[in-house]
Amino acid sequence: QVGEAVPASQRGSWTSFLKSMTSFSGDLSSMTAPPFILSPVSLTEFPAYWCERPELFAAIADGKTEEDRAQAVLRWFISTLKGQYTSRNESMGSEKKPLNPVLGELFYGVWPGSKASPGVTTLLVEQVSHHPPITAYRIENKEKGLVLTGHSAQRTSFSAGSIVVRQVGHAVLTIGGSEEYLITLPRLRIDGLWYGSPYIELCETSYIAASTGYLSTIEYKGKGYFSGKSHSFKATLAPPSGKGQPTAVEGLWHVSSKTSKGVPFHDVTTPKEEVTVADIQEQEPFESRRLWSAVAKGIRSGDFETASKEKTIIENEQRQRRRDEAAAGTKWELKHFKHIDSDPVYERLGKLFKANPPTEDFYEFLGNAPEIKVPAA
Ligand code: HCR
Repeated sequence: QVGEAVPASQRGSWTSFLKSMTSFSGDLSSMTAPPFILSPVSLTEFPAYWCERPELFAAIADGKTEEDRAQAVLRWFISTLKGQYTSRNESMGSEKKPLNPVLGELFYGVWPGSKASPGVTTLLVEQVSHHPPITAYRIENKEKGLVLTGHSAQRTSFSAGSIVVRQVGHAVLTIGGSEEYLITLPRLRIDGLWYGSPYIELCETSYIAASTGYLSTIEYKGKGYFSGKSHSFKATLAPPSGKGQPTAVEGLWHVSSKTSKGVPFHDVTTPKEEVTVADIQEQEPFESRRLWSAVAKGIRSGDFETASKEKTIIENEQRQRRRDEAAAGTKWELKHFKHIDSDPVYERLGKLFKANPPTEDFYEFLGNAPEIKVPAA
């Protein structure tokens, strides 16, 4: 018997969805799921989670020493996890299946800056592959000399009643054009499926390796491990040899943490700042919220018939584009990024923690950011 969270009329299709997943591995985004689990938000919006605390992002540049900056990067990173991995539970009641972006889908946004978070921070996202889904992004605070570039893909499998998601891709943060931080991403386990209330637990380890030699190792555990509580983590920030002692941090990534000396480290119990996006009428046809507006409206209002009809229109249009390209012998051109087979930053800094795989591809920004209107304060 599946959980109460699944509407009675969708219990059969939810059970079949779960059953087909037990023998599944690869690109989950292409699987058809029952309406109650659909999110009206496209995956191209997710990179915004990196900067919903723009003040912590901006503060990275203010660190006076290499250690201060490495610590500020770790604090900002840990503070993004609540948004990245629990915000759908807060806004929609459970984790949901995001809209599967089309090739070339775009998402632009801005955090206008304030006294607490100096400098305008811009967000540029492009869906650089449809099958498998790969999302490339760039976040910049020019005034502070900060740039975060990365791409995100997922490999999914099913194990012991949970979906296990290995994140493929990485991010690189650059301070002042020269100090670099390679950021790898944790593995996810999606639990609560049988009850129809999926939620994410983070597992295993992720790293932040700096060109200054500082290395953060972040270990994630759920209930029954370090503290017996969900969303627990332990992090160690280790200096390069001969440059002092490691700093240890422990806590709950969706709440707060302290160093081993009892000094508060991060706290995400205060409100976050969502990204500002242009009105739909002002967006280009391939901008996410405009492209999916009819589908999203259908999902939000419970009119799944319209949502499905509108989704089919988008998918058919995409299929036709691919057929036309094949017939003309052309290929879809990315707008903002160029695919590069191996990332020298990943290869160099990955050696600090013996990155596995030892090499990864990346998407190089073409330097053609659109002018993003900053809303008046
Ligand atoms: C796995 C996931 C798509 C990918 C989402 C990622 C990994 C994307 C990058 C972000 O930085 C962080 C992030 C958070 C999401 O929680 C994660 C999604 C959770 C579910 C979704 C599956 C493709 C859909 C699973 C369908 C279930 C809920 C039935």
